Amino acid sequence: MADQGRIVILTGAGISAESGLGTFRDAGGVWAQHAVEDVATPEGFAHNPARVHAFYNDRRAQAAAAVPNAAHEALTRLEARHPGEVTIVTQNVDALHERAGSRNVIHMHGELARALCAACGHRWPAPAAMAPDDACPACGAAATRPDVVWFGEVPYGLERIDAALAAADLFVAIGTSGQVYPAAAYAQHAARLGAGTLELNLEPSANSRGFDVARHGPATRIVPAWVEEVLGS
Ligand code: BJW
Repeated sequence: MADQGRIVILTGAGISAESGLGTFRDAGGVWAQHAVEDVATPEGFAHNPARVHAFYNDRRAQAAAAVPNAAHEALTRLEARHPGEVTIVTQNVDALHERAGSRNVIHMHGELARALCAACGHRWPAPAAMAPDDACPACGAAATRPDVVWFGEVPYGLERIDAALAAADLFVAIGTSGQVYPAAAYAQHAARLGAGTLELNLEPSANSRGFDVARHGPATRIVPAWVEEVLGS
């Protein structure tokens, strides 16, 4: 494995699975219960905002009730003790990395805990339950939505992510199926820029063979084991 100085970690739904939050594409996952075009596209929201708010209100309540697991906690130890910079790029909209104590976290697909006004762009902490007729606290428009990134929208933090990937010595993907872009291209991109690549996932992802090293198993087992290796080396 390459020098492990600057580490960029991409996380997906699999890291929160053992905290009780469902993944998207596993059997029985979120997309087995809801049509993706109904709840995770701007068109679905325009067609039926009440349905989309109900979906995210439920997910917000589930995320608030969940607690960080041993994998989130291991990444917090890594950030605190590793001499090089550790950047977490998460596709997850839960706050389990922050609640475990991680500080350098980029939420590329937004956050359940935030609300966004589609009329003026104002952002604020989301209430437990959002509804289509909620007024924006800045401009008063009834155009509020969850501050999450749906298909066809541009993910957040792309410049910071590009800079972190360009400087990375090691890129690690944890608990993500590798099916959603641009995140799915980050391992290949980081490798082209000179980083070593490591996959930590329950099973081989769509991109597994593109990583230098892949380890498979539950995140609560394989992530703490890898962190202890890095901190011990
Ligand atoms: C465990 C485990 C355990 C389980 N331990 N592991 C054709 C080709 C290429 C691209 C496109 C295309 N057509 C359209 C696109 C673009 C599109 C896209 O990628 N579509 C694909 C479906 C093909 N992407 C977009 O539209 C994005 N925007 C974009 O591209 O803008 C253009 C642009 C980009 C860059 C610059 C300028 C312009 C936006 C994507 C938004 C995704 N949004 C969602 C919803 C967010 C809000 C919410 O949470 O509701 O994000 S969809 C959903 O998928 C969510 C996730 O973050 C994302 C990724 O899912 P993830 O995390 O990988 O979960 P799963 O379930 O797929 O996988 C879980 C994994 O964990 C599995 O591998 C399990 O094995 C594993 N696991 N238990 C360890 N215990």
